[in-house]
Amino acid sequence: MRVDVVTIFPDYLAPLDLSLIGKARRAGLLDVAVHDLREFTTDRHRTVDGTPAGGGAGMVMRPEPWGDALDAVLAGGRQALGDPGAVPRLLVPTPGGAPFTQAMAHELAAEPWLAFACGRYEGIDERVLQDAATRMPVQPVSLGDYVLNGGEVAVLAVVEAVGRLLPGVVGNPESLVEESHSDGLLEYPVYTRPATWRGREVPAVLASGHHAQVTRWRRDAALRRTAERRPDLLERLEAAGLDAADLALLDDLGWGVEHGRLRRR
Ligand code: JD8
Repeated sequence: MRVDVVTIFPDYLAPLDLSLIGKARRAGLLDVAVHDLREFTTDRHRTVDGTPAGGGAGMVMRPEPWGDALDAVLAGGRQALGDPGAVPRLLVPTPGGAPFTQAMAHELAAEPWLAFACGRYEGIDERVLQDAATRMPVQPVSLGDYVLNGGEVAVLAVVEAVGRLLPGVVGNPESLVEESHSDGLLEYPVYTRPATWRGREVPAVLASGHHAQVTRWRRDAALRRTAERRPDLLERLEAAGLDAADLALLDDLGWGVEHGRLRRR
C-alpha cells in the first residue's frame, strides 16, 4: 500500500517510523511519503493561511499550495506505483467527517493508495476538496466527537489501524483473527506472570489449561465489560450471533431479546 500525507508539520508523523508500522515500511509492506505543504508555497514567507472570507476568528488554509501539493502527490504516486492511471483515495480528517471505525479500517486496508490532507487553523478552503473530487474520491473522516487542532493525530491513528491489517505487518495473524472474532464486543481482561502480584491473583481458570472453560470465561468477561462500558455496542448486536450461554449471562445482566436485537429490560 502507498500512503501520502500532506501537512505543515511533517515531524508530527515521525511516529510512523516506529514500531510495527516502521518495521512494515522497512520491509516494503507499506510505502509512506510525508510532504511539507510549505514546499508548495511561492512567496518568501511560505504563507499557507489567509483571513476567513466573511470574517470571523482564526485563519483558513489557502487553496493554491494545496492544489499544487495534491497535483504533486498524484504525479509522484503514479510514478512510484508505476501506474499512470492510478488514483488515491483522499482522506480528509475533519471534526465533521464520517466517524472512523474498525469496519472503515478494513475497507481502507483493501485500497492500494491512500492520501491524507492534514488541515490546521480553522480548516482548508473548501474549493480544494471540490477540485480534488474531480480527480479522486474524497472521504472526510473524523476520529471522534472532540476538537483537535489539526488532522495529523487522526492520520497517525488511521495509518496504524489500517497498516496493522495489511498482510505480513502483524507478526501473528492469528491475533488479528481472534481480534476480529471479538465480533462487536470489547476485549476481555488479559493477564500474565506472576500468578500473584500485590496480593492480586490471575483468575484460576486461566491457569487451568481447560481451553473450553478459558474461552467461556473470556467470552463472559467481554460481555460483562461491554454491558458495563458500551451498552450501545450490545444494542447493535444480532442476537442470532449469540449462543445460549451468552444469552443466559446477558439475562442475568438485565438484557433480553426483542425483534432479534438485545435490549435492556
Ligand atoms: C482536522 C483544523 C482544527 C477544527 C476550529 C479547532 C479529526 N476528531 C477530530 N476533532 N478535530 C479534528 C480536526 C480538527 C482540525 C482539522 C481535524 C483541521 N482543525 C479546527 C474546527 C474548529 N479548529 C478531528 N479528524
